[in-house]
Amino acid sequence: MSYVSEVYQTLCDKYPDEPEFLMAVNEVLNSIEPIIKANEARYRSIALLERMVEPERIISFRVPWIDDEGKVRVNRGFRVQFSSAIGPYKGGLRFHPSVNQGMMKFLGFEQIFKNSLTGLPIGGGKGGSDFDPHGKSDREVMLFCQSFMNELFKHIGADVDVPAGDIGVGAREVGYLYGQYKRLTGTYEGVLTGKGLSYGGSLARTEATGYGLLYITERMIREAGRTIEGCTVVVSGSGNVALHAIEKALAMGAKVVTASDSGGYIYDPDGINIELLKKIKLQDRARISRYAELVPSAEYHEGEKPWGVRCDIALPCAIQNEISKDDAETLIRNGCWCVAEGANMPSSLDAINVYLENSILFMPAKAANAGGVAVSALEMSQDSQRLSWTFEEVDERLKGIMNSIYDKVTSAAERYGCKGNFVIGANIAGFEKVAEAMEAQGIV
Ligand code: NDP
Ligand code: 2IT
Repeated sequence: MSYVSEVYQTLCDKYPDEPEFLMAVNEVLNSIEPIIKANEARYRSIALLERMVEPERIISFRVPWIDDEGKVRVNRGFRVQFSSAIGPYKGGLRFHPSVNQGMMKFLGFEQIFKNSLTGLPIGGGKGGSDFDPHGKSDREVMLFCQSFMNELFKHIGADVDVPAGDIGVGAREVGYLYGQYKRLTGTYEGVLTGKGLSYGGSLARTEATGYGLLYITERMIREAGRTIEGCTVVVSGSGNVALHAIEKALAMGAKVVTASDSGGYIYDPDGINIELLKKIKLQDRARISRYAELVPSAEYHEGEKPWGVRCDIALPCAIQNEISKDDAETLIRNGCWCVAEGANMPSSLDAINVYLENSILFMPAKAANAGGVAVSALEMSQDSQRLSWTFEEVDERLKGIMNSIYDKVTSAAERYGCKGNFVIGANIAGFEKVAEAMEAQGIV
């Protein structure tokens, strides 16, 4: 059995109830097989892969809080400190009912290679809770965040582990988490990113994931001799990533015709009105169906995903496994020739194979959505320097980082004889730096 297969098999035996984690590892290990084969004896001798797939530490804790009716509620909290090979643990916090240990491990594992691709000194981590912020009052969210931080603060720090947002954790939650950290430790430090501008946040962090997604997508399309202007774009989600992806796609002259939430999707053939959608989602915290109630040209499709809508470009920006093999085939049948992932692991492995077999321009999540964590790292730099850069300066750096990710991904793919396969390119380019750092640091 090859080294890669051995490691993967052992992991399947050990963690059969962590399907998302196994899927993420499977994709990375398959991609890096050529580089592993070329260095097999050396990597085996230091158990490089066995160490890479086992988190350095998993913190799992009880989060008790009291709801508005005075009832005591209990959730589970996690922080997976996966890899500190190239920097302090860095990655978001997800508050969503589906959160469990396997989910956290999948996201933490992906984060290692994504963060490596940014070229910045950040290791991989992820955390969160099965708490669902939907329908909770601000007071309940605050009490939950404070209780969550009462445990988490022991394990994080500006040079140790720096959480940020993810699904269900936005500006409001980061604010409450930061306030409680400061109260508990008495320190004013850059321990979280995605902070508000009045207390150490970075300009352009809010926009960074969605904007970065479009910067790399535009580059990929341009290099293929096409242009994004005039393209029809299908987007899923209507959270932080989706809203800013839509905004930048529109600014680039594309027409975005869908957005979604967990209830269904809206289709607006005239093009999404982003200002209205932002108001519905960010100010009113309403369901996406509201858009179709307000806009005569729009339709609401309850309980459906947008992948059956005719498009040139698909940008999945909601959640993992939201594009199945069938969905991928449907997209292609309806004219889609480019997919770039704003969400983490939105396409199943079968769906990715469909893209590759059909020569779709495909940029995987690790590369495509790295703009968010990259600007988080820039926020850390600004906090350390006690300075803030202008929006334009951060945005220019973001563009530079997304371009350099594109260059790394395409050149790694070419070096290993897989020109145009950005899955292999992203995984190899991300892996190389982490592997080198791990080798240099000995068996730790
Ligand atoms: P938000 O919480 O802001 O938005 C999440 C969106 O996804 C909401 O519209 C939500 O709808 C929708 N959604 C959640 N669950 C489902 C589901 N089961 N089916 C369909 N839609 C669903 O999160 P973000 O925008 O921050 O994150 C979106 C994705 O991007 C995630 O995969 C995240 O890991 C990834 N990501 C985020 C980064 C960031 O900087 N924020 C950086 C890199 C990646 P509803 O409100 O109904 O639940
Ligand atoms: O998946 C991700 O990269 C994020 N949720 C952002 C993490 C971060 O630390 O900014």
